[in-house]
Amino acid sequence: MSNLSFKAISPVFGAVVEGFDVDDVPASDGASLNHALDRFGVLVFPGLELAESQQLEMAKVFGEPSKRSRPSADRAERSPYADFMGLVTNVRKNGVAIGSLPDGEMWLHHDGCFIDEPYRATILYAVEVTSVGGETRFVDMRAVFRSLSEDLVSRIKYLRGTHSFDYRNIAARPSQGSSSNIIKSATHPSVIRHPNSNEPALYLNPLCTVGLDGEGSNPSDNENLLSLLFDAVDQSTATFSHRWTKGDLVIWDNWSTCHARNDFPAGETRMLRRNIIKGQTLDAYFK
Ligand SMILES: O=C(O)CCC(=O)C(=O)O
Ligand SMILES: [Fe+2]
Repeated sequence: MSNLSFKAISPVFGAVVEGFDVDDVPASDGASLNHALDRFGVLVFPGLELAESQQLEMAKVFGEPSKRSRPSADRAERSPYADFMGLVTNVRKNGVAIGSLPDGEMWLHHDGCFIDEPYRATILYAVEVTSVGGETRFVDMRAVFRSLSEDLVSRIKYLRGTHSFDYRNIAARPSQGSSSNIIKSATHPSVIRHPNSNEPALYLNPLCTVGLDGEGSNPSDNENLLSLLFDAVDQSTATFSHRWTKGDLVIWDNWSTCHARNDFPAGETRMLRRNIIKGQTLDAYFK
């Protein structure tokens, strides 16, 4: 018998999961957890004491843990789980960051939008948190889509977004034409059909979306269109910020939500263990 219950975080999305037994993950009700992830977009499991192996086991409830996209030569983690599990941390050894995304504010984005099969979900587990700041902010992109005017929808419904990511620059869009192999790029429909729920969701974000293309689109209009859409995402009321407490595990759906990070004090340690769930090609909602 599953004792799971889901307590809504905001009127639109997000839920705290209660009754999850971390010491008996195989017995957990995977169907209801997956259904909850589809419905709520973000699930928070507070107060867990998790070994790396248990975090990986939890990830498997939601799909196939994916290898990280960052090349192994370009990362510092050395744990036996390092192919699948990374650190988001500002800790440095001899001046070199021991993990990824070390410092400060990060703009709204979808994890994996810059690869052909964007991750289904991302998991972060809080090992060490700052006394202030460093909240992860989520936006429900299904709600953002619903908030767009008919006119705006008609202008973007058949377009595709191009997304790039430069790991070294997390509070600005990547500059085009850089030859760095750290920049990856992919295109996806501007409005996707969620693979599980069939719901439409806007799939464009202020950090990674560098272009819009499609038949009948006018390149000189597209920057204006993008800036209108980024405003809709940035200013959406379908949002909440997760204030981290050590032991929190948060999993989010990268197809229906995007996320950002608030700035935090550079002099305090912040460390989260991160893994990702393999994704798939995203279909257009409008054909
Ligand atoms: O550090 C955070 O709160 C979020 C970082 C992030 O965007 C990620 O791990 O995908
Ligand atoms: Fe992210």
